[in-house]
Amino acid sequence: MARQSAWPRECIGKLLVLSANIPTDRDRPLWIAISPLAAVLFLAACPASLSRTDVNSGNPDSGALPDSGGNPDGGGGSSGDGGSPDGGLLAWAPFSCPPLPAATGTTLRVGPAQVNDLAGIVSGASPDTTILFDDGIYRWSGADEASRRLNIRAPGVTLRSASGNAAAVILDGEYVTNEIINVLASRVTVAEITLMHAKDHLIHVTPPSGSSGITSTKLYGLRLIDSGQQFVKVNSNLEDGWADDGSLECSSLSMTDDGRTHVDTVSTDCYTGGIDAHGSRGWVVRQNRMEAIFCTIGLAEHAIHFWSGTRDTLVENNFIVNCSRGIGLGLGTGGTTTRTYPDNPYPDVSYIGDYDGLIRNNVIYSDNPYIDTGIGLENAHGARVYHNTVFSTPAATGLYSSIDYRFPGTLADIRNNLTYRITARDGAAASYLRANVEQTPASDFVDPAAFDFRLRPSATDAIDKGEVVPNSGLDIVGRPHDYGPPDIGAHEYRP
Ligand SMILES: [Ca+2]
Repeated sequence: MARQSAWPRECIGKLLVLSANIPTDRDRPLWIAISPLAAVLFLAACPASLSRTDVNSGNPDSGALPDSGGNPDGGGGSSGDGGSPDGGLLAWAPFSCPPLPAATGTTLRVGPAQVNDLAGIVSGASPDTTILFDDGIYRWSGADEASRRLNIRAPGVTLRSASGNAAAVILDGEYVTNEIINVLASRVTVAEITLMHAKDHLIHVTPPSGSSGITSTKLYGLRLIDSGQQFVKVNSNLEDGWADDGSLECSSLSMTDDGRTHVDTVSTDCYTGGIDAHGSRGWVVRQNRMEAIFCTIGLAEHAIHFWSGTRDTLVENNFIVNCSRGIGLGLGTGGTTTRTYPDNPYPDVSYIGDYDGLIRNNVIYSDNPYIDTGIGLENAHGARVYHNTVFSTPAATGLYSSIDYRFPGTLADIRNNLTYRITARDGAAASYLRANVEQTPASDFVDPAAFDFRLRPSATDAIDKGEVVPNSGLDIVGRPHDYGPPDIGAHEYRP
């Protein structure tokens, strides 16, 4: 399938016009050669509707994984204040995410002038109500959390921008709001808006007290910038009610230098991270861009972290740039709130931090000394790590591990990954490692500095050297690993 075949002709035409004055490199496709400015032009020219596929489902064990495609910029996020998460977007330009379908049912429209009424409006919304936010910056005047936090209490409620432009609707917690949005019901959607500057979490997903659990949270096309603790938190109600079958897709999560000064350094040295989920089951994290979630003192939590008994998590096609730890399944050797399951699938294993996670076709890039791990597996049982490109430069610490697995509860199938180094420690159980490359040369890639991790034709250590694995997903340009034998890493080379 030709990469550009799904792009409407008018989009291509507008793009060519808009980029007419931008130098290009004839050795590369237009989408790689044009400048970051052109990324903005691209978004202006090519509406998100040019996406060709549904990205809203996915089950690591389904055996019939959907086509994925998507732009981690999050549905229209041109450069905005406070974060500029869009640099390097071009590495993913062939992907785009479809906009949400038009709202149906009851809709409410709100604007910045109503910001101090929002807590009541959202908390009192009837089931299946869509609240459409007008463009603007929303800043609250009260100092008490009750007047600021948006508690979504009814199932099926959606919060989204009216315009569909995430960068144009900004909810700014100003580091006064502890949690800007709290998801307390099933089938809640939060989409196509910007959330920034929470004291704790930008979004917290948790079943309310007395609930047996909530499901189907959809976080989509968001711009999430700077949060004092983890940007997105998912956890239980401590009454065995959990938050399952959610998704975070097509969003950007980025930390700025200013945001770094607001990180909680009391709970730990660096108590922040991207999405941090405890005990959830069936979540999908796909086509997001995470950037610069690190501290200069202390180690941030992962950009994507599922632990405390999480299960059946799918993490794919994400692009992670300079985050202390990239993707983690499990952490440590125990915990008081670890979820267990009635079917107890691995009865012989004493502690499991994550069950049966699948991490595939992600690109993780590290070039600063505050970065520790690309992919970390700790008591991750049944983990599969396929077709990831974990790239680091000499600027990353010498202790950097591209893929690290540890502790006796870990049993992992790690294949077809391009790395710098794979490490095992702390009695990690025998795992299945094949067809991985360590010390991958930068020359394998078209242009790492520009985040272009497509393979060069000279990358003979990777091309056709992989193994056929089940559920290998789609590569970073949205195609299956089926051009001859699979290539190692997140890109399948085609001449
Ligand atoms: Ca191949």
